Amino acid sequence: MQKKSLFTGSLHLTAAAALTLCASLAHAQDVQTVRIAHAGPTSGGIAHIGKDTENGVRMAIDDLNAQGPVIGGKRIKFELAAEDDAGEPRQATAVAQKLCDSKVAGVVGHLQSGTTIPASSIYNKCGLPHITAAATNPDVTKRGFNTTYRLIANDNALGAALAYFAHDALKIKTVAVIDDRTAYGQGLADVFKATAEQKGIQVLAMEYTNDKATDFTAILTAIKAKKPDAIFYGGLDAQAGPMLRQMEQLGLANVKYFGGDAMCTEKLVELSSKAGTVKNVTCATGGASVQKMQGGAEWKKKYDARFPGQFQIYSPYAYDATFVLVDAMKRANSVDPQVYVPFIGKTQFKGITANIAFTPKGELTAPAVTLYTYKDNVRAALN
Ligand code: ABU
Repeated sequence: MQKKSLFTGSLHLTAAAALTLCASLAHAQDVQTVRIAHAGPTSGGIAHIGKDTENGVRMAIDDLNAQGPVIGGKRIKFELAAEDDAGEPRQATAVAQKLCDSKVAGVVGHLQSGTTIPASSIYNKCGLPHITAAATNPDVTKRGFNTTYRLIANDNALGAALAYFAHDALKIKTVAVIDDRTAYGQGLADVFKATAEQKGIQVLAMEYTNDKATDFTAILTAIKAKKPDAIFYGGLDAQAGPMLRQMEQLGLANVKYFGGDAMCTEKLVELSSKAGTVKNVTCATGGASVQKMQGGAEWKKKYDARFPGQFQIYSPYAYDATFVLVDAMKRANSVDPQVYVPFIGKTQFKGITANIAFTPKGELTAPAVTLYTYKDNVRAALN
């Protein structure tokens, strides 16, 4: 009895409030939540690179939501689905299957070539588009999946640019090549070696390690005996940092050091324990430096304010990748991957990183390459 009276009373007392409630419920139903995933290593030895990339997606989602997007007649609220693949191919395929099953609208990822290549087959099977902002092995796009896109230059461009610079600018005559046996490290080292040999650089040694190693003493001691002008390393900063420190300890302080984008991080200095050999580094990344991007300085200021001390390499590309997915959804007027996937290939998007358009295979039509060195322990662009 008491309950009934309370219920009836509540209805009488809140008629106006009920109308407001109905209106806001109707509004809530009009807002569709759409999830975009970031997939990459946010744990393990290169979590700092994975986090930087995830931050780029996070920032893009906030900026997109602030624009009040309407797609298919509905107000859209984008949400991040953050997935950690731990840099492991098996975990990456599990993450890809989970994202297919949970019906996210698109994926930014993965970060490594060794995770992106197997994950891309799963995305293709379920029709879910993904854009990598970091994986550079040419095989990522080789199969021509209409669900796979890359927003930076690939290892063919990076390896060749490094070999040309070594020969033409630094007058390197001899080199030792080390790689970590990953899809990325091995592929990049092969391109560098082939181009260097074409240019007349003599490759004195080929050595191998792995992407978990921390002790390179045996490899470096063997290389030291051959007295190369330079060492090329195909691998990530988590190994390049300690390797640079051990080069200094072993008396290889004047040997030049070359490598690709995954060692070209802000954190390399810290990972080398501020070894003097860091100044010998030339590394290549597959895009323009932030300073040269249209609106890049302003973008970086905003990023640094939100994620202090976390910038590494790929966050602007992850930011643009998120916008490219949403731009395709807008042109298709649908957030359904089955409907909007064909629109990604026709992208003409003015991003932070570049004016973005894709080849039929999903590569950028005009990728840039930037070479860096480290001056006074700060990464500095050479072009
Ligand atoms: N491109 C550097 C990130 C590592 C990779 O491609 O495997």
